[in-house]
Amino acid sequence: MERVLGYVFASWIASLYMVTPLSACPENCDCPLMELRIECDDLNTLPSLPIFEDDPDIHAYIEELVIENQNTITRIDNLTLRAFPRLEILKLARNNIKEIDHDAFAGNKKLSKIELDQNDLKYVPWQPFAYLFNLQELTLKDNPLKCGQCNHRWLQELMHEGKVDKELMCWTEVGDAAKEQKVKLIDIAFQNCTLPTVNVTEKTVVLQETQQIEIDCVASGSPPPTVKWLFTPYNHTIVDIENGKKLRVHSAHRNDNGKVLCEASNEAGNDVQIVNFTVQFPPKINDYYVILEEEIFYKTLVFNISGIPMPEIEIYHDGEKQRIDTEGSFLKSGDNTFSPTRTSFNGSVYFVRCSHANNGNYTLIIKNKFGTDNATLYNVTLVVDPGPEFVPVNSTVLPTYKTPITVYDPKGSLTVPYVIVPAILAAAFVFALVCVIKSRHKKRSRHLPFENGEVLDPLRPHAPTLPMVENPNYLNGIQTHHIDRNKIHFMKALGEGAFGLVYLGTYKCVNDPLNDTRVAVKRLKDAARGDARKDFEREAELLANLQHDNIVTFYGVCMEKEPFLMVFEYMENGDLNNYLRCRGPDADCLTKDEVSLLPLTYNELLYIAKQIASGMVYMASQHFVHRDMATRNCLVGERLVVKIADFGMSRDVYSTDYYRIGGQTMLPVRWMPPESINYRTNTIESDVWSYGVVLWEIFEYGKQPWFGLSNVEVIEKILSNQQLECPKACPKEIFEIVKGCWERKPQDRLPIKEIYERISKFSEVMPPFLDMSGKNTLV
Ligand code: 0F4
Repeated sequence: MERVLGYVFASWIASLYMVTPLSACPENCDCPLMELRIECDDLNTLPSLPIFEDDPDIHAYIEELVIENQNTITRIDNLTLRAFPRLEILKLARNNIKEIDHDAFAGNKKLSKIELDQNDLKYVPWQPFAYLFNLQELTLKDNPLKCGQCNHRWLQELMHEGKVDKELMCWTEVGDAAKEQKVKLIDIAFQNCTLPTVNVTEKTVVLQETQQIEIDCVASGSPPPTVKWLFTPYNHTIVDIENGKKLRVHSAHRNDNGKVLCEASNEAGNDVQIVNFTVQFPPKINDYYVILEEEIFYKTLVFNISGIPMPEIEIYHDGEKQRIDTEGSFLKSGDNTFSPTRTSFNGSVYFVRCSHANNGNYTLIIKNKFGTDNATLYNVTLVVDPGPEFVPVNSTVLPTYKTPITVYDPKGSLTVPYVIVPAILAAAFVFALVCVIKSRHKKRSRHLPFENGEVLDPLRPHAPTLPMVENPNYLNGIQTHHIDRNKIHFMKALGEGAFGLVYLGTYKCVNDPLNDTRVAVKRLKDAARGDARKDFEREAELLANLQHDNIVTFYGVCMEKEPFLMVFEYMENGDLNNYLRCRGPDADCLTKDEVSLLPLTYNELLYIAKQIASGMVYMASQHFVHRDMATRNCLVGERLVVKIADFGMSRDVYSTDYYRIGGQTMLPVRWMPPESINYRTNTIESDVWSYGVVLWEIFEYGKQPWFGLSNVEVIEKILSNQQLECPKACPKEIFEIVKGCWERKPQDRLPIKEIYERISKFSEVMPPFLDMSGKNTLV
């Protein structure tokens, strides 16, 4: 009986932990999406190729596709795999494939491993594989492969390169099928069959516009190969010469920059030679403008320029040359390395510090050895009058800045490095002091519950350290935990994708599956992209250092291979904004059991506010400026525990909370104080302003501040000292605090510690009977 009860109890617990698999996964397939894989291998269950009907974008991320045991798969044509451009591994064993089209993998240039074992292939053409430059392994075991006259010669070549198994067998063709023999393909001596080789007379061509050039492409091989020029220049002719072809460029053009290919092919295979074409030309300004929407705070000049070699850029303000560096104005260009394939690029100039004196005419001059170009923007208004009481940020007094160094910057804009000698010395002293105190102070470690009931720290023992990063904010010797990815089982995207690539998973407890811990796993999208890996490491380092009951709990990273992962605590109620919206007096959200949710009580709202203030007191004590405090960046766990996080700005559901300027910059203007809007400064005091807006959000049950107004209208309101009204549900004592957060001068705002103390005191005296819902206990 005890055992039966135990079993029932265990199943009940297990059912609590069970999460439905990702709904979009095609029927009869498995989709471990965290590994970017789709697997369909149940015998003859696939009527067609797997398609994510609910979310077709998923195809674009898949790196491994396994389709096996399907007798309906008979051919790979150019449509079959087009939806999977990132495919690296393709396993198509034990199907019924008889044919592979020449352009079957035209859209899958990243393929590195292809398995075609146990199909019905008699001939495998070389063409589909010819331009797969990453291909490392091709398996064709147990196909009725014919040895062929010459057409499988290319496979021998791949055998020599170690990409195809030398044991691969083929059937000799002797006319009489009964007498066919199975032999090793590597042993076949093909007659009159040699692979083509091709040579070009010039591999690197540098010329100027309108110049002419001739390049010969000469090939050999047996049977004699066909020679073809591919991706030819704009204005050319091709002339046949003996064994090859001449490419004659009559008048080079800037659009010809890039690669030109000569290909020789015959039955045995192909060979290519690449010619790099660089066509030089004088600089040209294609576009130069101020972002129109930004009448209120013009700060970004945007341009698109072209020219080879890459032009030098100069900016003149009313005829005076400007220094473009991180101190005064700050030039941020996109990708400004000129490859022959890129002849133009977008750049922008951000004015980090400016006053009315900076308004005026802005001339952009670009130069290279072939000439110059210039363009002027007249009467550019960078700054509107901020009002007489405002302390200009370019003054040397910055009492509000605790750490005058460039701080962690996930948003890509600059936290101003006010480089003044006394401030640096003071900061260096504070920083050194913090480091000393930190190294003496033993960190509280974060624990995952572990097998055999022990609370072990599984992540520390052999944890290799992450490489140290240069940013001094992280030079404190804290190690980032490393987690065994094999112990994480992926379940589904969290918040229906509202957090981007963040998934729900379980962390395995080997001896006690019921104790598997739920975790949230963030996946790095593309570690090879730009600074993605570095940013990932910095964030992990930072998160490992920020440890507090009201800051998102970070367990560690998996970085021994891609995809890189960050593992966080699971917080069952998701983000605070969504939580509040579903629990306002007019909300119509239902629980999983279709029961209406009760509105949050005053005490609950206060408890939320208090926890966020507590997390902010801690962040301020660490001199950490958050820069995007808002309810969308907080998580809610069991028993209304609230933790601050920072999910970045790319979440679609909250895209309207940000004002996009200048292409990449996104500003949460509704949460920003005037000085941050005007000067892009971020300080503990600007976080306090944002906290005032967070209090407003809490007592408005998640409404968007200034809802109904455009971003430009909101900026106008903020810069002209207008404030949000007191929410109906907000006690006047709390709104007094809100107003204390919204003092125009940063130095007049309430310190976060005082805010926390005042809310704590108020929570103690708040009589429970004031609760509108009559429910005073925490859920
Ligand atoms: F200080 C700080 F904590 F605010 C801070 C500072 C600087 C960087 C960061 N970074 C950060 O928070 N990164 C980040 C990125 C992506 C995910 C997470 N964590 C996260 C996200 C969503 C969930 C989660 N646990 C859950 O349970 C989540 C969602 C959910 C939906 C429905 C139920 N649960 C952890 C952190 C922070």
